[in-house]
Amino acid sequence: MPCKTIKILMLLLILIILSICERTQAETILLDDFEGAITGGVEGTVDFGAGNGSSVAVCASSDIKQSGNQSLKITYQAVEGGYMWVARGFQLDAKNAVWLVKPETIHWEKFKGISFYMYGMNSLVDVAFDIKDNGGEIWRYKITDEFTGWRKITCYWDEFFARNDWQPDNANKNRILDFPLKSFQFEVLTPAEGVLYFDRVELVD
Ligand SMILES: [Ca+2]
Ligand SMILES: [Ca+2]
Repeated sequence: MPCKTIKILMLLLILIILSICERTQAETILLDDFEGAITGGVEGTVDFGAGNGSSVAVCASSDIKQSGNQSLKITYQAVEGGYMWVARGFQLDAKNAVWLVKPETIHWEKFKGISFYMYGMNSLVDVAFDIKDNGGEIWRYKITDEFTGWRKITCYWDEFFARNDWQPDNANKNRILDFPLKSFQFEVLTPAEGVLYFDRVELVD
């Protein structure tokens, strides 16, 4: 075989290998890194609140962070029968709580789940990570704060369950996870008080 042909064949082989590598490479989309101002209210960057005796406050933490300049620090007081939410995304009351990426520009079928970093305090409280689907239906993933320091929590779509304790009045409760998702929120479920930190929310394949 002429030397030139061998070179062309080698080049083709390299191109094929590179293209396979590209296709199999783990792809992620950074949805939220909790950077910039952390504020509440209608013009705020975080949609949060509490009721029935629970309370929650949020701020940026620049000392305990996993990614970028800061994380989201949640200070909570959860009581029996109370509720709270700390949400980011679209179609929320807080107009500036938006993700880094618009939901309709994401190819959701490429992703198998969503991940975030949680800074555990080993408080043993249960924490809900909820996602709101395109029909307004809320799906839940539960984690227990049984570790210390940062941990990446990966939640695959089939590990979420439609909340049966509460759904928004206008939600289409069809028990189908309808994409695009519109927002996510954190809620401490166990009566307790303390702090938690969250950072870097990504879609994972
Ligand atoms: Ca960050
Ligand atoms: Ca649905």
